Amino acid sequence: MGLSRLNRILAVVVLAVAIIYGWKYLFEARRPPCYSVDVKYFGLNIPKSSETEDLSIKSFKIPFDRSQIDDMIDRTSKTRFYEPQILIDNQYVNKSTYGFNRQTLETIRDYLMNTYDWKKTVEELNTFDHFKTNIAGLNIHFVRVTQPSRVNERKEAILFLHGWPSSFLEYLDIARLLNSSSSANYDLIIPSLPGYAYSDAPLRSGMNPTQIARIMQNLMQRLGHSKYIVCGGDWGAIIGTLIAQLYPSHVRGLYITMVAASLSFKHNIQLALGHFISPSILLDYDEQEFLVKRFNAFDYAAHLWHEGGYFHLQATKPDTIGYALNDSPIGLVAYILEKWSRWSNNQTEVDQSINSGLDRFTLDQLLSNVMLYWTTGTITSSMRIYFEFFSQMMSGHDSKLLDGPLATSVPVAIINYRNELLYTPRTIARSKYPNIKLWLYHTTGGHFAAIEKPREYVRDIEKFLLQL
Ligand SMILES: *[C@@H]1O[C@H](CO)[C@@H](O)[C@H](O)[C@H]1NC(C)=O
Ligand SMILES: *[C@@H]1O[C@H](CO)[C@@H](O)[C@H](O)[C@H]1NC(C)=O
Ligand SMILES: CC(=O)N[C@H]1CO[C@H](CO)[C@@H](O)[C@@H]1O
Repeated sequence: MGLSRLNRILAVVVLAVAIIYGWKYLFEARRPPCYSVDVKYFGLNIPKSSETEDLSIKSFKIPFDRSQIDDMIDRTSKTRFYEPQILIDNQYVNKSTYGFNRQTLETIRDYLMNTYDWKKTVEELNTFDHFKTNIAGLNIHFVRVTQPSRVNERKEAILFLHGWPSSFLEYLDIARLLNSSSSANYDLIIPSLPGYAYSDAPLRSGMNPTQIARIMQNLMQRLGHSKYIVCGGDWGAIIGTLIAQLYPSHVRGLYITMVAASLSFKHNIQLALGHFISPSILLDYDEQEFLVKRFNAFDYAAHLWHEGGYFHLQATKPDTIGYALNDSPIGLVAYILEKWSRWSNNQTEVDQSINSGLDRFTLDQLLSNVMLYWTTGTITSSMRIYFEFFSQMMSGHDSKLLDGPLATSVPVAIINYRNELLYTPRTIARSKYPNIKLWLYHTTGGHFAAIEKPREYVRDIEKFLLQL
């Protein structure tokens, strides 16, 4: 074959590729992405099509049950701690090298048995207005914080979505602050995810983030909000993103504190080049300053390996660990608070000083969140979201949705706290979130920033609202 013939063939191939990509660029990329979700039912008795749906919204009070607390204290007093503790260089180093630190746990156990007051917490939580409404066969619990309506007034509705191992409690401080700000005109909706706290656990499989997104959109419509803002971290950020993808015309803005965009082939190349050649390939200048440690893709991978064991466990065998956690209050405290610790400190050392991140919170805040899991017996159902998400990803059924971008019409705020578990460079985040209106870095704060930094959190939300 002569060279010129080869050249001609090459030219044809290049031209064909250029045409295909040009076509894709001109037409497909410009077309707003259109996603869909299957309608699924998660209750016991699948309703007949003739039955009318129960759309009622019932008010709800958090119950207090003395016998449940007696039982919890009894179990706690019988905690069987492991032996022996490990000596390092002939000393008990009291770090969290092997997992949640024993001395810390003993202190917290003491507090839980002798000082902590769940009854008082329930009374405080009941100063908020709680409701339940049935969607997809499940009673969904939510807190609503708002002001009395004036005539012809449009309220800014904000949906706050928590993640694991957290609860609606995470957003109560924020809600109070927003509600009391002088210009307050909000309708703040703070649900419990299905299978968390007072929302029913699904009785059927398949309650993945996409299905939760559908349920939350349904809830907001039922409350009379055809346009709203979605705000969330952790699973809340993932579910919020899905809401914005599935229902872009209903979402006035998406506000998230964690980005979990899947990496494309191109992004992996960028990461590798960024690692081996120069950070500037991947990161804007301000990001380089912000995230020197995260920029190193390999250190970051090691970090996720050290911190990510729970993910694999919960994505594959949530029920097995669930037996233990639902049976032992102190086991549950250790399992949940390890995450609150690790995801709130700066994570620079693998071998941390004693559960350092916990000092960002009060013991009451930490234990009240655990008690919402303990008293409702929902740790197992809460962990199944990992299983369902993993199955969803593996099935490939929703890959277009999970890998695809938001419509450019949805304005997005991405707030990066210093100690967040995951970090995605802006260059990569932009391909998922094409319309980033607000991108901030904070030199402090972690995964549970709404509790840790409520004032900053509220200030950023207000900043975002001004841009809409
Ligand atoms: C929100 O503000 C209104 C009006 O000031 C007040 O009645 C209501 O109790 C507040 N809600 C909360 C949870 O603070
Ligand atoms: C992380 O925490 C350690 C111990 O508190 C501190 O010495 C170090 O400066 C912190 N690093 C960053 C990057 O914040
Ligand atoms: C420095 C410190 O707190 N050391 C403690 C570590 O744990 C052992 C075993 O419980 C204690 O004896 C030490 O006092």
